[in-house]
Amino acid sequence: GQVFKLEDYRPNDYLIPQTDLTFRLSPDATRVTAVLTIERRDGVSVSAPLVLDGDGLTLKRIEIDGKKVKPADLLATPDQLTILEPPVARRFQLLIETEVAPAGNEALMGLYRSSHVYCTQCEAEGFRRITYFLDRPDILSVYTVRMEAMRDEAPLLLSNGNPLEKGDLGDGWHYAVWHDPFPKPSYLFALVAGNLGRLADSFVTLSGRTVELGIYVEPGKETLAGYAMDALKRSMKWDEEAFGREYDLDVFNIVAVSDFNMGAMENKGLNIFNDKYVLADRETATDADFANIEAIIAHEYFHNWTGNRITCRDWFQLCLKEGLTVFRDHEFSADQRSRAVKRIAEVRTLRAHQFPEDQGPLAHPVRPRRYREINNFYTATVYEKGSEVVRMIRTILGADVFRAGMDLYFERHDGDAATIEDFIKVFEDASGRDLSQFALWYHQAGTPNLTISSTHNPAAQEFTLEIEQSVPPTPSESRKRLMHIPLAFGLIGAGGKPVPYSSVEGASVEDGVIHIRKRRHMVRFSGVTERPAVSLNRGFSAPVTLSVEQKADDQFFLARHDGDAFSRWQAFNTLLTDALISAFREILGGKQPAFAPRLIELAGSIAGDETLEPAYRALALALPGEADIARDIGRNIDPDAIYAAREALALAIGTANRDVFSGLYLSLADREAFSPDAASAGRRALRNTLLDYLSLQPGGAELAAGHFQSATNMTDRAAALAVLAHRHHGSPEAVEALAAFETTYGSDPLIMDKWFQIQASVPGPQTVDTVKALTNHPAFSMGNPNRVRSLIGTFSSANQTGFHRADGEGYWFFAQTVLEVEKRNPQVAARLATALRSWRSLEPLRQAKAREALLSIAGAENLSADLRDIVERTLA
Ligand code: DPP
Ligand code: ZN
Repeated sequence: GQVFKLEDYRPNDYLIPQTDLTFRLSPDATRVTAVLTIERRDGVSVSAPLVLDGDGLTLKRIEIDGKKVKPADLLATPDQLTILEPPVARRFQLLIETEVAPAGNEALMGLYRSSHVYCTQCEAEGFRRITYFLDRPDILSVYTVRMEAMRDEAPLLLSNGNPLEKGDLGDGWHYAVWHDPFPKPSYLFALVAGNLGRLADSFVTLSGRTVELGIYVEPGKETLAGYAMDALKRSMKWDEEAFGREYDLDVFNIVAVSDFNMGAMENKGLNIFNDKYVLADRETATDADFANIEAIIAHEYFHNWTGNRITCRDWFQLCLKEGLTVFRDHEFSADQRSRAVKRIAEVRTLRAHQFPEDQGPLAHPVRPRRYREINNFYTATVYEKGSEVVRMIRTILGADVFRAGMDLYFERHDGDAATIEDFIKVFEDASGRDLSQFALWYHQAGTPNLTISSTHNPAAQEFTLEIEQSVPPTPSESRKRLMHIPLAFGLIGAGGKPVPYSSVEGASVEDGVIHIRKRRHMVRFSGVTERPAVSLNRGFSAPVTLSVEQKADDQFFLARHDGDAFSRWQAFNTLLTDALISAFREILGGKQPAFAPRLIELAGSIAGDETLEPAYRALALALPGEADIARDIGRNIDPDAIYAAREALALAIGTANRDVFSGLYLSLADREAFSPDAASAGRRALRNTLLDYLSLQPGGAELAAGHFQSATNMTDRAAALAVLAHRHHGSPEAVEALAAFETTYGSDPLIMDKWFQIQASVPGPQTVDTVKALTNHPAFSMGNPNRVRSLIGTFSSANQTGFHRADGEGYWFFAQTVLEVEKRNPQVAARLATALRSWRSLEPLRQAKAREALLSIAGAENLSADLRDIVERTLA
């Protein structure tokens, strides 16, 4: 396939200032008439052909300035339309008629149908599946959209911008026209037509304008959109307060659909959402679902400025909108909830998803330099690491200068298709600093490592940190340049108090941050009388790994006393990880693992520490996941030994702290009416974490069964079901609870996703057979991305012992399933296939079997560009 390169960018010869679209909607033959105002750019030769993108299109009619174009004057293929000799006039009108079949569109890109609702998904390159166009983000056009449909089938007709007119066409047909005054790229176009229920509300902006808000869902489910609506209004207010950004149209609509490749899409004025991120109440959604809805509603809304008003010049700049918008939604959630808890959760996610990507064959810079299939770059690196890079800019400049830089960005680039260089420049201009070394965070792949050791010289009253940076090689980047790494730190003495120092030399240190720029720094603090414990990378100030020579005593001290909540959590998590890795080695050596009593005691004292928020305690007590442990071990992975080590530690912690955990468990029972707020969710999280430990104790199955039966919300019900299915697999309690859940919720696909997920993640070699059987369950469908991700995605990415079954059966089933999904939906299949990206870190036998499975995918006929790209890079 073709390779697209950043350095090849050049503006197109033509612009499309105006786009008028008419859709005559029908499931199998929708007529699309596009009337494009085309403008030749200054200085472009009149003989330059106009080359439009298409993807599987059928051309029905083509006219220029009202006259039919002769076949000899054009080249039309399903994937491209070339006007060989465009008119001499600088501006002309091109009419193109195409016909598309939304009902048969299973790739869910372009115009398709989901539960009889017409909808669109155009990012990144779906618009070219609707009509021929310059389908690239630097072509900004003002859209007017007319939709015609059977009133019965589609009483509701929505598009971007503001509604202009609507009316009757006779014969059961009607129409509506929408106009979006803001020029936008084609990937932000959207249309929705169908029969949907509406939850209505309104918002008054900072300057006093009233915006009509609508959330459209399956009729009858309107009340389930209440939380999303509340989150939307809070997002609108927050963006005014935190970034001075006001909404700009008269209406803002959100539509929930049940077949969607992504989480949601920020189309101008008409966001389209995966219904999983809209619909929620206590009975159907977990606290994690509520938090995701809040975050994603905010994310898509925030795109209105970071993405839509200022868009990307080309797809290499994807992080310009995504990394920045993730940073904005993280800050929003931190302000709405607990900042410390949010930060820990973010870092856990980054390490679970981005670190393995950055450390494996699919590693790429936050701003990639080349791609074969852009759909494969909606990654944790672009999104999550991209957000961390923006966070580091704020750390380096300080909150006020950062805000001044953002203000300048909006002022200077409103209406532009911008680049990362533009973004960095506003911060250089706002601060007067040179950020060229810092910019390597965008250009260079790989997770930097810092090796750090410390010495204290009491006689000289000097404390010294020796810091060395390295960036491991990544595909096609063997040599790395030195980075600018802002490392937040604290020197901590008796009682957890900061240890003062009189001066520092060896690196620039500002506001508790060491600015590492060279390979080695010897940072010397003078006037330090007692030996401090060092708290490093406070608040996770940089997305790096640390190799620290640190005494266990210091780690224990920090886990009790670090004044930075993140680092305190980190210290305990590091102790747990170290213990798990030792246990893993003991198990491989045929020994029973043993754990330090003071670690086990610390777990008990954290659980009962009333000065800590329950949500924080729950995160501390959640042991590092099996995949986290595998990542930290790095090579020769035997998932069964990791599982055994983790179970042994859970049992040891639960056994020694049984009384404390039981007492706490009872005291946390819900007494007040359900509320999805963060504090209530935190109490449920702690109680459910304790249940998990207690379920390994005598009577654990009964306890979990009681928890399941008495649950008054989905958080507790799903947590208890998972404990039963995972800890007591095959027990009468587990079998009964799974059956009861299925009976109650069998007809609600979103809730059944939880049932699939829980079963797909049951540890052990038998699960591959369970998953195979569940693919035939009436609630399952290979055509629906949410179902596929719940069952197949969970099995392959969240079940270490099941998926990596020693005989390779998990991989074989997986390879076949990926190919089956691919026939309908290449994007979902390619995303699934990334589950094998860390195959080289497995022990040799599993490694060989994983490779065979990857080769079997690579060897399949007619592989899509999406899947071929992932599999070939994974094997390279
Ligand atoms: N809709 C996806 C997101 O918001 C892609 N832009 O991240
Ligand atoms: Zn986004």
